[in-house]
Amino acid sequence: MQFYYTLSSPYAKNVRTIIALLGISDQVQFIESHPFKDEEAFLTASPLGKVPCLVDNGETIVDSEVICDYLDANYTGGELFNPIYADWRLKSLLSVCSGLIDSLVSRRIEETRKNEDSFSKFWWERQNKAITRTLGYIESKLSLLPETLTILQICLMSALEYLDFRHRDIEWRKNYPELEKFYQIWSGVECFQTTLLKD
Ligand SMILES: N[C@@H](CCC(=O)N[C@@H](CS)C(=O)NCC(=O)O)C(=O)O
Repeated sequence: MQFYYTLSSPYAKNVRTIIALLGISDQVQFIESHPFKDEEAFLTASPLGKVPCLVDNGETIVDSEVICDYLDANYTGGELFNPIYADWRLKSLLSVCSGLIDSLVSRRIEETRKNEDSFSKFWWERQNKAITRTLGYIESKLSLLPETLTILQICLMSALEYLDFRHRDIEWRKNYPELEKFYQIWSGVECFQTTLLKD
C-alpha cells in the first residue's frame, strides 16, 4: 500500500493513528507529499490533490474516513467503526468531530491569508463561532462515547491535537474541562504518542 500524507494534516493523523494501532506500518510505503508541490505521482493517485490518500493494488482510496474504514474493515473486521456506525447518535457525532477538523483547517487557511492581504474578517469570525459552538456541543455529548477505542475518539484526538498545533490562541483546555480530561485519558496511548503532528 502507498500512503500519501503530511505530518501536519489532522486528516492524515487519523489514518496514521490507525496504522500505528493496527501495527501494519511494515505493509505501508509512507510517501510524504505536500499537496501544494503538485507532484505527478501524488496527483495521479489523488485527483483532488489532497492528503491523505491511500493506494492499494493500484486502487485509490480517499478520503480520510474512507481510508480509516477500509483499514479497519480489512484488518480488524470493523472493531473501530462498527460501534459507531451501529448508532445514529454516534455516527452523527463522528460527523461533528470531523466537521470540527474542517472548521479548524479553514481557520488556519484564513489565518495564512493575512499575509496575502485577502483575509476575510467575516469568515474568520464565522469559523471562530462554529469552533466554539462545536467544542461545547462535543463536550456535552462525551458521555455517549464507547469505552473502547473507536474512530470517534481517534477523530476527536486529532481535532484537539490540531487545536494545540495550529490554534494556540483558542483556550480550549480552560473553557472545556471535560474535553481536557478526555484528552488526558487518551493521549498516553501509544498510537497517539507516536503519531504527533509536526511541520
Ligand atoms: N475530506 C478530506 C479533506 C482532506 C484535506 O483537505 N486535506 C488537506 C490537508 S490538511 C489538503 O490536502 N489540502 C490541499 C488542498 O485543499 O488543495 C479528508 O478527510 O481526507
